Amino acid sequence: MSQLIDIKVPDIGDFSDVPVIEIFVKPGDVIKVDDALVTLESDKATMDVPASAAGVVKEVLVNLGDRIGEGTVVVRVEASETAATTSAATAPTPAPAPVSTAAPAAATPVSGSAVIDVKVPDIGDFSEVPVIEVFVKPGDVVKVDDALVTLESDKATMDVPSSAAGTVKEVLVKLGDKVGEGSVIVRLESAGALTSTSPAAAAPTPTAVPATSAPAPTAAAPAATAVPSAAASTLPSLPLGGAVHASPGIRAYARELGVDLTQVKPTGPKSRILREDITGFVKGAMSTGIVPGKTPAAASAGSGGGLDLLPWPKVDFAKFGPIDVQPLSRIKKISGQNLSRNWAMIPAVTYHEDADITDLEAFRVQLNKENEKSGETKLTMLAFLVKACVKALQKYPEFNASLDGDNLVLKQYFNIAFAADTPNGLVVPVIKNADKKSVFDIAKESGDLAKQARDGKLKPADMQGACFTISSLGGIGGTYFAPIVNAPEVAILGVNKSAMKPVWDGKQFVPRLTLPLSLTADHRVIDGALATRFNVYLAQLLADFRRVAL
Ligand code: CAO
Repeated sequence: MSQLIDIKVPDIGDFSDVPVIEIFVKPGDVIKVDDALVTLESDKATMDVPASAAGVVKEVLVNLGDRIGEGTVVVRVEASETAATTSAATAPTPAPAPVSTAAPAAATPVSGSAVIDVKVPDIGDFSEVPVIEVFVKPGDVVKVDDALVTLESDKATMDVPSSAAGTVKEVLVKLGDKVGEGSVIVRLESAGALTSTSPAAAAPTPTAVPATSAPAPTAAAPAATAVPSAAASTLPSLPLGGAVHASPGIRAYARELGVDLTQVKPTGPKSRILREDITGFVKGAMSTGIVPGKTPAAASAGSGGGLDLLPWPKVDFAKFGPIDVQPLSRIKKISGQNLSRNWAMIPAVTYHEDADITDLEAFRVQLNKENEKSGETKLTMLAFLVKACVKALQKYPEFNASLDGDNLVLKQYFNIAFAADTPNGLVVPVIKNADKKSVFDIAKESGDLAKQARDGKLKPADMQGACFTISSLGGIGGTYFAPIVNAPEVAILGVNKSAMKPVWDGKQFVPRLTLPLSLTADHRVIDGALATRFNVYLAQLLADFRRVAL
C-alpha cells in the first residue's frame, strides 16, 4: 500500500512571503526523510525545507521565485509502506519549528546609552550554532541591519544583523565559536541619533530557522570549526574570497564532493551558489584532471588508461587497540584540499642552499640590544628574509608571477605571505607591499599577523594577494624540507634553524652560522638553473645584507 503525502513548509517564524530560490527535487526522485526539498531565502536567513516523509516525488507544487509561507505545500510524495510509517512519526505536518521572531532586546546598552551589546536574537531551538563568517572588525562603522556574522546550523545559514548603528568597539566572537540566543556578538559605540534600540532596531533580529520535520535538530550542526571563513587559498592557504552565499543543502553537497565553495562561481540570485554551479565546477575540474574529493593523480590515472589508484584503505583501527577519533579542523580540511591539488598538479622541484648569516645575525642581535630600552619592535630573522626575498624577486621577476593558462602574469607589487602555525592548523597571512616597508615595519606587521592568526582573527583579506610565500620553521628546528608551492604562486621558500657549521675559507675551517634554505619552484615556469641562481643570490643578500640597499 502506498499513500500520498503533502509536504508543507513548517513554521518558519514571522516569515510569510519568502521566495523559493532553489528546488532540489523533481517528479520521480526518491527522497528520504530530511532531504532538502527547496531553499527559501528571506533577507536575513536562508533555509532549506526538509522532507518530512520518505518516498517518491509525484509532484512539485512550487516554482522558483514563488513566495511561500508556513503551510504551503511544496511537494506531493507517494510514500512507500515503510516510508509512510517512518514519516507518520514525524510528518507530514512538520513539527513545530524552532523559530525566531524579532528579538526585541537584541541590543542592550551597557554603559549609559553610548555602548551597546548586540546579541544573537531568538533563533529558535538552536543553541550552539557555529559562526562561519565574521564581517566586522573593531573600528568598522555599521548601520542598523548590517550583517555582523553568519551562523550555520545543519539546516539554515543565518546572518545576524546589527540592531544598532555605530562604531564597532569589540568583536566578541570568532570563527568557529558556537553561539546561541543572547550571545553577545559585538560591542558598539552608538552613533548618537542613529543608535537605536527603538522599534526600528528590532529589525536586528529576525532570524528564522527552518523547522525540520525530524526531532529538533541538534545544533551540533556541521563539524564546522574555526576557519578564516570564506575559503581557502592554499599551501597552507586558506580562505580566499569574500562571503560565500549558499544554502545549508548546497554547503553539504559541496562538502560531500570535496568542493571548496570559494572557488565556485555563483550564478544564483544575489551571488548565491546553486547546485548546478557546483556540478559545473566539478565537471570543469575533471576536465583539467582534478576531481574534488579525489586526488588529482587519481583522476588522471583513471582517465589516462594507466593505473587506477586504490581507494583509501578502510581499517578498523579499534581492532588493534584503543583509539580516539577527532574531527579535522575546518582549516585542516580546507588546506588539505588545496595542498592535495598543489602537490599533485604542480611539477615542483625543491632546491637547497646554505646562507651564511653570521654577520646578519650579529647585526640583528646588536640592533635588538640597542633598541631594548626604547621599546622598538624586536627584529626577527623572518623580517630580514622577507626583505631579502623582495630584492631577489625584483631581480628574478619570474618568481613574482602566476600562471594563467598559457600566460605568465608578472606582478609589479611585492606581497609576501608567511606560513603561521596555529592551534587550528596552518594559515598564511600576507604582508602587502613589502618592498615599501622597512625591516622594522615588516617585523611588527608579521608579529601582529601571526598573533591574529593564532587568535583566529585573520580576515580573508589578510590572506589574499600573495606573490611568494616563506615557510619558516627556524624557530622549531630541522635542517631542510620540501615545502609545497602555494598556488597560484610559482615558488615558496622554506627555512629551517640556523646552525654553526665548519666552513672552509680556503685555508682552514671556520665556524659560520648557516641558514638552510629550501626553495620549491614550479618547473613549468622556473627551471633548475634559474631556481639555483635565485637561491645563490638570496644567500648572497643574507650573507651581506648591505646588498639589499643597492
Ligand atoms: N634559525 C634559528 N633560530 C630562529 C630561526 C632560524 N631560522 N627563526 C627563528 N628563530 C628563533 C627566533 O630568533 C626566536 O628566538 P628568540 O625568542 O630567542 O629571539 C625563536 O626562534 C622563535 O621564533 P618564532 O618562530 O616564534 O618567530 P619567527 O618570527 O621566526 O616566526 C612564524 C614567526 C609565524 C613564522 C612562526 O611562529 C611559525 O608559525 N612558524 C611555523 C611555520 C610553519 O609551520 N611552516 C610549515 C609550513 S608547511 O607545513
